[in-house]
Amino acid sequence: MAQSLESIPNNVDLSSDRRLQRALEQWQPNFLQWWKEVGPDGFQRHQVYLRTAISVEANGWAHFNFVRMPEYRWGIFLEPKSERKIGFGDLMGEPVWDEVPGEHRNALRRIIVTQADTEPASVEQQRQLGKTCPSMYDLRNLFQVNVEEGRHLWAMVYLLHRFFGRDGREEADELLQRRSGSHDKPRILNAFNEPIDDWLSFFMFAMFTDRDGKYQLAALAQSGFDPLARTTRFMLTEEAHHLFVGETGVDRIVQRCGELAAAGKDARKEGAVPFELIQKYINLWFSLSLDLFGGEVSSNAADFFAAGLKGRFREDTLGEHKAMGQIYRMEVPEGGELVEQEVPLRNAMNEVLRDEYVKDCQRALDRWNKTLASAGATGMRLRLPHRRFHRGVGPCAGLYFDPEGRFIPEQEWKAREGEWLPTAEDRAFVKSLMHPVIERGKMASWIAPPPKGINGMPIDFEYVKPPEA
Ligand code: BYC
Repeated sequence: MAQSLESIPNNVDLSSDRRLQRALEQWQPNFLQWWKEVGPDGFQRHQVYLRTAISVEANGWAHFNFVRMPEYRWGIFLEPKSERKIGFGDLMGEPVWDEVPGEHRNALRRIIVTQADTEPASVEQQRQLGKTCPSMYDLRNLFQVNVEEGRHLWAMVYLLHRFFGRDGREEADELLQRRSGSHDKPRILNAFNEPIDDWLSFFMFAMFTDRDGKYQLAALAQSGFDPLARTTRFMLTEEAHHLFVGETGVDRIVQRCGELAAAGKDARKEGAVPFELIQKYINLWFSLSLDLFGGEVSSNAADFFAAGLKGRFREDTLGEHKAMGQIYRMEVPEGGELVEQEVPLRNAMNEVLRDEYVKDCQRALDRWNKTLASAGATGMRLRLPHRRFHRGVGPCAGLYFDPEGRFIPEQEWKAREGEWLPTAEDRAFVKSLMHPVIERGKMASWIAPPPKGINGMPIDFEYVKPPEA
């Protein structure tokens, strides 16, 4: 059932802008068609216990009730307007813009389209997962993430329609035409074309790839283009749940693996994920997600910063905001060895953001290692690979490094790749574990139960109800 435009919760006074309303009215059926074609496969008539944002107030952004996914109320919400000034770059201290400045139109459109493209891409990547959910609790979390990625697409499409005229409308249409993994019309960023057909990959994606989203959104939340800053600020509140799903999902897999090891049992025989496979999937998804920050040295990033389009993580808490006359030292490969290079700080902004991301990932790894220790799995320790390992973007792309970041020859990479990254057999084994567990409160053999349910509900709550006969 299609929703009418009046039912789109929003705080942007949609009804007062006829042109915008018409544009969104045309886009909406195409969005629903896209959702039907490449959104979650199955479960569309089920009643799912979902959180819907109905306003930006403390009591409005997390409204829980049972909803059929196609009837989810995808809303448009911007944080309330405040007297912000541009907080960094060459225009620091000037008032933020309510409209797109002509000279930044192309750059802003490109940033918004790149951000927007990831949202439907992730829904497409995850579309088959419902059929092999490890529990009803996890099934509900998957669908929560999916509908909110849909809302984040709406958030970006609103900006395109409202501020970018005909170009914006065309870009909004193309967002529904590209497809994750497609040969002809792939999604823009590489990690969003990788298949996610098992739940270990899903939790890794929600942990590592969604976390890139957190840092990119945080950088855009500083933008001088105020509607972008205000909408990304609100998206960040929802993003926290996606990161929770990923980090705790991996943690529960780690816990099960650690408990079995402590009991002297073989994870494979017990239908759980062996330790070395968890490590390989970390190596894969961490390295793929590092690429999403762009090249280590980037004139695009310098231009975005100078122009006040994209700041640093928590720019407002930093001591200075111009990043002029400062250097960032990094080791880069040159002629077969690593040399230290001094890069003007503005050109290193992608790397500066990546630094924050790596710290955050390390925090999660420390937590998983604590889980292993508390389970009694002494001697098991998960590690983040070096940031040079398995890179497809930046100066390390096309070169070979081991997980410690040491240069290795191509033959060694070829001989040892299977020790570090999932092989076809590893993927087949993980897939063989994926059987649907849908009875209330039950968990698959490879994952520990969560410590508590959603929104104060018990773990065995009926989070997903079959369609009424
Ligand atoms: N794949 O100057 P460079 C999320 C291209 S995730 C393919 O180093 P720049 C979410 C680049 O386009 C967050 N191509 O990069 C997560 C450029 O091409 P041209 C998404 C890539 O521009 C889970 C060339 O390489 N948000 O929200 O400084 C579920 C040189 O680029 C890649 C954003 O990304 C790549 N990985 O930075 C749901 C924020 N990386 O110009 C949602 C918006 C680079 O030579 N995007 N290239 O043709 C940006 O701010 C920037 O575009 C990037 C790249 C940070 C992505």
